[in-house]
Amino acid sequence: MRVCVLGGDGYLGWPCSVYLSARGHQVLTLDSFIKREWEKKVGSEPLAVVKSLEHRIEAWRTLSGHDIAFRVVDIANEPEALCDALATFQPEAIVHFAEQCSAPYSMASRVHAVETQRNNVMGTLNLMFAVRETCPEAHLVKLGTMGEYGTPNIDIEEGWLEVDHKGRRDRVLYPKRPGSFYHLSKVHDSANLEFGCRIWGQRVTDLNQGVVYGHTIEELGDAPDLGTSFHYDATFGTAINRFVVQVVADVPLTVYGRGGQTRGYLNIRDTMRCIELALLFPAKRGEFRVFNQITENFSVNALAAKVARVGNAMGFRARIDHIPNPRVELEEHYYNPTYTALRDLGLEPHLLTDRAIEGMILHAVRHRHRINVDSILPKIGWA
Ligand code: USQ
Repeated sequence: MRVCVLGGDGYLGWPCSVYLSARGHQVLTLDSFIKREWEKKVGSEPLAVVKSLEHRIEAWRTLSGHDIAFRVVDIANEPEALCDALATFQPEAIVHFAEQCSAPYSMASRVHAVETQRNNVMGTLNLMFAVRETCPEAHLVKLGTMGEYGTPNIDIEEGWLEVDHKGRRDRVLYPKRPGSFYHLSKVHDSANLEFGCRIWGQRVTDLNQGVVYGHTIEELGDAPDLGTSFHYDATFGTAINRFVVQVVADVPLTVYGRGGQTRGYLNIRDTMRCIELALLFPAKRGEFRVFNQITENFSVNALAAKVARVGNAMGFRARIDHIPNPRVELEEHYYNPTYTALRDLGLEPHLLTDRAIEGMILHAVRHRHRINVDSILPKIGWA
């Protein structure tokens, strides 16, 4: 398959490009490198040095013999360049990771909120028009987020809700109650994409992904020339990844508030397989399909306890701190999402085992000299 990966320099976009090329797909990846600028702005540095995309593509070619084509394109600001890339490559599918991905970043100020929504919503809108113009049959696999739903007091369905209202029945997009301007940007994307399917017959899979953890996939191993970014700071780091680094840095694990916040999680290796399954079983023309891309749920308390227990068994002195919650979110709530669609297509999850946590802790140990303890406590608040 000819697959265009947008955001190929990122935490998930790079391994995805490699994973697909390893399976014989022809991959073109686009990136603007703006994420590296955003990281610099907030003083966030990945745990291990991330080589340039050119360097990694070359290293991957040498190791595997597989080629990944690459162009620098800013999809939010360069719609012509995007059209040109798609018109030339004629992808059968596009995997879209090219968005500002941090909730705290989007909440830092008006400028950050506008920048996030502008980048994400305009980028996706430009992409919809580019697909319409240059490759209307292409299947768009868009990375959404479980955070679009928020934490409603009813079960979360996969994108759609059957509603009985005053004796009539309809199927509506599941009501959204996201928790940050970042999560909101993905809600807006979903609404635009569903509209594109309805009016232009586009084919879209919206993958509402949970919090991803893990530092590598089989193809990348621990090769320093190939590694993807792994953040642990309070802006770009996410819960499990942060906790394993905190264990190694010998600082308390930062549970925000009461710690009952429950989210869906998945291993980075399962992200790859989910994308592959979405590509192999594409949405039909005019179909806006939503999959909830998670494999298990944990409260922050449960996660911190699990990571601390594994860390202690490895000889660390892990301890947990409940710090004031910088976010406005429910700290105790109902959470029951459905996530059967990807399992039905063949996903066999890698769950959060002690071994998986151990592997991440060892990764942090290898790079402990780079841990900047000052970047761990949150500085951006929601209120
Ligand atoms: N949390 C802590 N301590 C920490 C960090 C986070 O208690 O040190 C809590 C947060 O308050 C929140 C939960 O853990 O309740 C998850 O936070 P997170 O920072 O791990 O994840 P989040 O901000 O929700 O965003 C991340 C990714 C985003 C993706 C999303 C999936 O950055 O790109 O869309 O996970 S989801 O959470 O399902 O919306």
